[in-house]
Amino acid sequence: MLSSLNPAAVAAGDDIPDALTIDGETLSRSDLLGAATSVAERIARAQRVAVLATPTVTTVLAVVGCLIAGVTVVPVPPDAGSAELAHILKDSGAQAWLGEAPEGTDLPVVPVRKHARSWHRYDEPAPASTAFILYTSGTTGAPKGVMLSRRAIAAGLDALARAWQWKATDTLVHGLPLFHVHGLILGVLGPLRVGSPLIHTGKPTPQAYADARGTMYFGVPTVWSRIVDEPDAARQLANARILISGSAPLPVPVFERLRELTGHAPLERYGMSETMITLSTRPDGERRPGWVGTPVDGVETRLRDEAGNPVPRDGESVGGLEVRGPMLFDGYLGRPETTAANWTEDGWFKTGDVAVIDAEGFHRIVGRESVDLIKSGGYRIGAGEIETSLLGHPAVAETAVIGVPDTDLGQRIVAFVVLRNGSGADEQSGDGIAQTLIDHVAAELSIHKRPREIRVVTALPRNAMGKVQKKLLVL
Ligand code: MCA
Ligand code: AMP
Repeated sequence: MLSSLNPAAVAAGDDIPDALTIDGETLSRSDLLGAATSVAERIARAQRVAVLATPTVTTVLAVVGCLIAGVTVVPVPPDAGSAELAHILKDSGAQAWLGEAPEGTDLPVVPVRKHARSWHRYDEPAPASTAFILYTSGTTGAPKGVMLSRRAIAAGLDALARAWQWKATDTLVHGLPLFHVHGLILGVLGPLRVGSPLIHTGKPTPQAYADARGTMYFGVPTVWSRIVDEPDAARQLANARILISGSAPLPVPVFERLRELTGHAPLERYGMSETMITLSTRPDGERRPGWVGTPVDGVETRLRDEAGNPVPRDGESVGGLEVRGPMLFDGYLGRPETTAANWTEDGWFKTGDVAVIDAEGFHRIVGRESVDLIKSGGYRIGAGEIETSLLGHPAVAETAVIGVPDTDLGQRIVAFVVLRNGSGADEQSGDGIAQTLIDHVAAELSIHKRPREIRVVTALPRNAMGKVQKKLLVL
């Protein structure tokens, strides 16, 4: 599956470039293969392990070791708080931590030894086996485990390599987190499958991107927006081949400014944890601001209205976007009903995104069907998850969480809160209680899920049925 790490390719390739640089450490292909195979030997009898996905060589060795041995990886956000961590471990049934582990864990910890080497050869595991369980937010409840097979990942990466003309002569640069499809699967496994070196910058800062001198760059819109705010850094990307944006809508002014400063119209692509990348513009095709292009190889799309009727491809009519293709997931772990609810009877996956398609097959993502899925900094965050966490705080009687437009993050998480009488919270300053609640969510869930703003109100707007009217809060 990681073609460039095939032992024969590594043995033959004395002059091939390094595999990757991450956190300032560089690994040759032979170092990576030898160290990851030694990880594989240590965990070969496990079924499913958790990996604390810090952007480090240890994480890459853990993941590649599991792929060699055919062990399922559960990547865990390194800033996962107590409730999120407990949920992921219980729900996934991970048997051990591989590599780093959070303090106080009850699970066994299998270390990753960067300097150990093994040249044992493993057979390629079954294509239908689950390579990853990735946790992602839904509109309600705790995050769900998206099961991605080796076959889906291989199909998704090959379709992207063709769409982007991605070759071994490219160098990919990004600084994205390693617990999602974007940073981990496209951003680490992509280069290892194609054979192109990777430079992971740690944090995706404008200067780090400018200094890395790659041919392909990945970023979420927040990263690109911060880059265009630093024109000197942006101009240094002029020598790249392609700049690729995804995970959230790229604002048109950022698209235009990036083109002005770098000479490159960014390539936009669309996807989900459940589907990998299904739509993209092309290096040799039209790149239209605000549009995410056409299906990659093997993908079909369609639009349906609420009654399930076809919506015309006229560039204006809006419908629910449905997709199918070989890179789709195998369902949510342990949730057959939720899985079934997201598929149509005739086998299409309902993305939950609302889109238009024009006569040439170009797609524009208009928004989401639910106000309860927030995209902030490219992270997908369920309002329900944050509401549950806030309601667990003794000062909170009622709450409603929404995403409001934000020039840096796309959407900013805002929590409306009614304080509980007699909790003592009303005696604290507004700023004091706001910070307390923000820190509470950051510690329980994860730092990127913290509300950026708390608005204390005396009541939430409700309809006659008592349901909170979130649309009225956006005003
Ligand atoms: C502030 N901090 C706090 C608190 N307040 N820490 C704890 N508690 C608090 N109350 C500090 C942290 O210590 C940290 O500091 C800093 O705030 C983090 O700030 P934050 O604003 O959260 O981060 P940022 O730097 O603004 O992050 C922007 C970002 C990030 C880098 C763009 O959002 C990001 O990496 N996004 C990528 C998301 C992504 O990859 N999504 C892919 C999923 P310090 O920095 O000093 O440590 S989508 C996907 O996979 C599909 C398939 C697709 O389409 O791609
Ligand atoms: P996640 O599962 O975290 O990958 O989030 C997937 C969601 O991100 C999609 O359902 C879309 O709402 C959003 N998304 C991803 N890429 C784009 C894009 N290029 N434009 C608009 N929205 C996007």
